[in-house]
This record gives sequence, structure tokens and C-alpha cells, in this order.
Amino acid sequence: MVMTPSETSYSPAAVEATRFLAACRPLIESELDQLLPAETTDPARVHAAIRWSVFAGGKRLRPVLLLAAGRTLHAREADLMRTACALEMIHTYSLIHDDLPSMDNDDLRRGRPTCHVRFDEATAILAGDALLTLAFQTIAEDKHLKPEIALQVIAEVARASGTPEGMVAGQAYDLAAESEVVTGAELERIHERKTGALMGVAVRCGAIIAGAAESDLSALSHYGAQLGLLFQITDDLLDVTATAADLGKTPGKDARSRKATYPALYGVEATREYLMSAYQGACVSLDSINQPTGLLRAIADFIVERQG
Ligand code: GRG
Repeated sequence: MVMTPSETSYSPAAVEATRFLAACRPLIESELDQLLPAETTDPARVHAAIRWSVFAGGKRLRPVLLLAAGRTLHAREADLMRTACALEMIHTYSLIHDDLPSMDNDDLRRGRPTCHVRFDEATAILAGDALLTLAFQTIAEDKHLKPEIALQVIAEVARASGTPEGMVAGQAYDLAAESEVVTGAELERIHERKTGALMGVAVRCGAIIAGAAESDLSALSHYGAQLGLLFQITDDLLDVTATAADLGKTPGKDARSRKATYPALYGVEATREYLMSAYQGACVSLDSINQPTGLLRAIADFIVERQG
């Protein structure tokens, strides 16, 4: 098979993951297109802002993780797809709100002007609010899911998105840590919630929809948590080493805003070692699953090796 130029810098496992991502992306985007209000529907400015941010070209990692976990345990893709899209809606809401002047104050995201720069701040807040709400509506109205599964998935997603265990709490801790000296444990608390919770719930929801046994669910939860850590450490390293073109956002921003990061706390070399131990942790947690887990391992490889 012919490798694309962007694949040549990846290991064979990471290439497998990039191909899975590339195969899933159009399916996810076409479903999102169906689920999101049209730009011509009033209030059109809010809907245009939602679509501006959702279709700006993200990796779709959280929905892909859900699809991969569900596929590993033999769920039907149709049963997984709407919850997968709901997670992308929540992720996009979090990026829109994170970029606001009162939060991270960024003007570049996914390679284009941020939502509040392209539209205005009030519209960006409403677009984020609408995406969060639509995510739960999407799961609640998903006819593929049995009501008790939908309820369980809604509770899991709410816990991972909100506070005290989820993304909102992580963001609050992160904002509070700006310009402060944080300990390793405090850094972990930020990232477990800010980045890890949504990745973890993606894996868990894929497993729940597949009707996973408790032992598999617990193994996949551990894998998801390690993956969140992996993702965040890589993100911190990329902020130090990558270009704006690679990232689609402004690099070097963590250091400038004196953000709590792994390289800032441990240095780049020790951070790379920590990354590899989280990678081993993610792989070991898959060992107890009595199904082929190559795809999930490949996604861990991709996260470690990603360039942007
Ligand atoms: C506003 C409640 C609230 C939360 C914001 C996710 C988040 C919390 C902030 C984003 C800030 C940030 C850059 C975090 C680092 C990890 C991260 C989530 C990166 C972006 O995720 P990718 O790389 O983005 O998966 P794409 O664009 O590919 O979807």
C-alpha cells in the first residue's frame, strides 16, 4: 500500500490508527451534518458559528475512540455513531469556550480564527452552550439505544463533562493554576479532568453500548485514563516543539502564559520518559481483554507519535 507523505514519519501501528481515523472522519462528519441545525435555520448566526467551529477540521479523536472501543467489543456502528458525535459536540463546545478572552484568549484554533474572533463573544458563548445541550439531546433521542443504556451513557457523559469529576472542574483548576507553582499531583488532577475525562468516557461509552462485561469496562476505563494522560503530555511537548502550521493553533503559548505543564514541571527529557510509562500503562491495561485490541493499541501509538 502507498504511504501518504504524512504517514512516512509514523510507525506501522500509528499508520493503522491514522487510517482508521481517516476512514471514520467522513462518517462522523456526515452524521454531525445531519444532527446540527442548518445555517439557514434561525437563529442563523448561532448555527453558522456552531458549524464554523465543528467543521474546522478537528482530528475527531474522541468519537473515533468511542467507535474503536465499541468495535473491539462488537457493537454495531449505527448504535455508536450518535453518541460519538455527541462527544465531538461537547469537545467543540469546550474549545470554543476555552478560546474566549476570559479563558485562554486565543485567536487561532483548528487552523482558523476562533469562534469569537470570526463571530463575536456572545455568539461564541451561545454556540458552545447550544453544542453542549444538543449533545445530550442527541443521546436521549437516539433510537438505536435501549432507554437504560441511553440513561447510563447520559449520566457518564454528564459526569465527565461537568464538575467535580469532569472537564469543567479541570478547566477551573487549570485557570487557578496559571502563574502558580503546581505539584505533580495538582497537574495530574487538572489533566485527569480537563482532557482525560472526555477521552475516558469515550472509551467507556463505546464499551457500555457494546454491552461490555464489568471486567472489560474496568480495563478499558484504565486504558482511557492513560490515553488522556498520554494525549496531554504529548500536547504539552508539542507546544514546546511544534510549529503553528503543525498545530493549527498558537505554539509556545503555555510557557508565555506560565501554564502548568509537564515540561515546565519536569523538563522535556523526564516528560518524554513519563510519556513512555503512560504508554506502557495504556497497553498493559488492554492485556486482560479477550478480544483483538490491536486498534486500541494503535491509537495509543498514534497519540504518542502525533505531530499536531
Ligand atoms: C471550557 C469547560 C471548558 C473546558 C475547556 C478541552 C479544554 C477544556 C480546553 C482546551 C485547551 C487545550 C488546548 C487542552 C489541551 C488538550 C486538548 C483538549 C487539545 C485539543 O484537542 P484535539 O487536539 O483537538 O483533539 P482537535 O481540534 O483535533 O479536535
